[in-house]
Amino acid sequence: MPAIVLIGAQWGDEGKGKATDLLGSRVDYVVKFNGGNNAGHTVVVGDEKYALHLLPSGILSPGVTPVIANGVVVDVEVLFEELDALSERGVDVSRLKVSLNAHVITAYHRTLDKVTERFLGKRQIGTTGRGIGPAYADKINRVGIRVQDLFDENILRQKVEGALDQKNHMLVKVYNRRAIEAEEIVTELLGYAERLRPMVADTALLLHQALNDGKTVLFEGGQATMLDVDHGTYPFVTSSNATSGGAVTGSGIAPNRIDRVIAVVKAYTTRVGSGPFPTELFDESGEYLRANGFEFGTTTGRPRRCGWYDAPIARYTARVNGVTDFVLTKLDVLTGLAEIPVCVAYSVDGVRVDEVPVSQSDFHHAVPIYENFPGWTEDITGMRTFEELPQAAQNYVLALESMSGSRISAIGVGPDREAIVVRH
Ligand code: 2SA
Ligand code: GDP
Ligand code: MG
Repeated sequence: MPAIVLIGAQWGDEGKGKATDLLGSRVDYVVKFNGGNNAGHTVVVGDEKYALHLLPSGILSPGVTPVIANGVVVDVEVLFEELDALSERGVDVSRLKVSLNAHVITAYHRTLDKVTERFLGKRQIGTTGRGIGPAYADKINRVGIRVQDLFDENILRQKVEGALDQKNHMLVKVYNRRAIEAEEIVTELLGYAERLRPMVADTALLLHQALNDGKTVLFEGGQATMLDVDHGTYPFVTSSNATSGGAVTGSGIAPNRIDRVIAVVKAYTTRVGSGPFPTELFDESGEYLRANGFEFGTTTGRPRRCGWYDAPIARYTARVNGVTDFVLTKLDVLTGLAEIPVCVAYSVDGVRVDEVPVSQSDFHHAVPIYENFPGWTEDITGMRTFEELPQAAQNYVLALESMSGSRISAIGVGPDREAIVVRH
């Protein structure tokens, strides 16, 4: 299985970091293809806990070459900080490759992210404030700064001046802020060039050659399907393609090279930021999931909204991404519940709907239709085979599998690296 794509099935934080880390020892390259330092992956290795934002989680596996591909937006200062922090803890980061075509997040993107959110007021997206949306907007608007521009002072200056033209007008006239000096930005970005030089590459060519040489490449998605700019709950989404198609455009690898698509799905659902969430809980069950699952943002520390498993979303994810395998995580968090409701379909204005509605108004109104499953009380964190799991837990997993559109190949039973039950 030379090219594997791993993505989030819901609204993020499904435990992709841990799933990638597990596969990491069997792969040669781990590629981040979308998003930037808005991601937050927590990986627990022995007594050590790593929180990664920009770097792919695969960086923790010795021998793996991590790649930041063209589809990523890179805050270079954050990149250096993360590399330094990992080096200090003894992680070898020397193999990292960064695409010359990746876009750069600058100070003005961070500023714009914050001021536009404030301006939106009640309609705000609840972004991570890292400048992700404005950096992608510049890319699409063809006024972005790419990593390769940092190596050509004249071009960099022209591009920064061009990018700031309209923005300064907006900042001063609309947002009542001071204008940003192009020269300050140019100086900052040029200051990164020398350290960045040994890391940069034509990563599309590098990955093409790696696949031709029979190497295994893992494409690690940031955020998740329901946060995808095309297929998620627009406008309450991130600004990149977090679905498996993003692995293709975001890395320069052709679609017919992908062999396997693994979606990581939580045994319940969480979301951070605004937007529709049919199974969201506002009672003590939600509190139970948040406390037991430690549902707080890795990047911003925000409490995550919690709700029951949503099978139509899993089916949607299976369809949109071509999922070959699900990794079901955090089954242990449900231990102790007498009954576990699962959303099997929605009622929209009194009509039963089995698929995620394409109309945003319908999705906002969708009321879950639940089926209840018996819970279990046994501690499952030490269990390593499917047969060891309590019968009720097995039944829950089998029920999700039959509703979700693809097989469940592995089950997370605790935060530790080895707390996993592999079935296929
Ligand atoms: P942005 O900053 O423009 O990408 O925000 C747009 C929406 O995307 C959501 N988003 C996320 N949702 C879940 N997890 C994310 N990463 C961090 C984590 C989040 C954190 O892993 O914990 O620490 O708060 C992530 N990144 C973006 C975001 O909430 C907006 O709804
Ligand atoms: P990502 O954004 O998808 O990489 O996920 P995050 O790292 O933001 O959030 C997932 C959290 O769940 C992390 O703190 C993981 O350590 C933790 N985790 C992953 N798998 C399991 C599991 O099976 N059980 C429990 N209890 N925690 C898990
Ligand atoms: Mg996360």
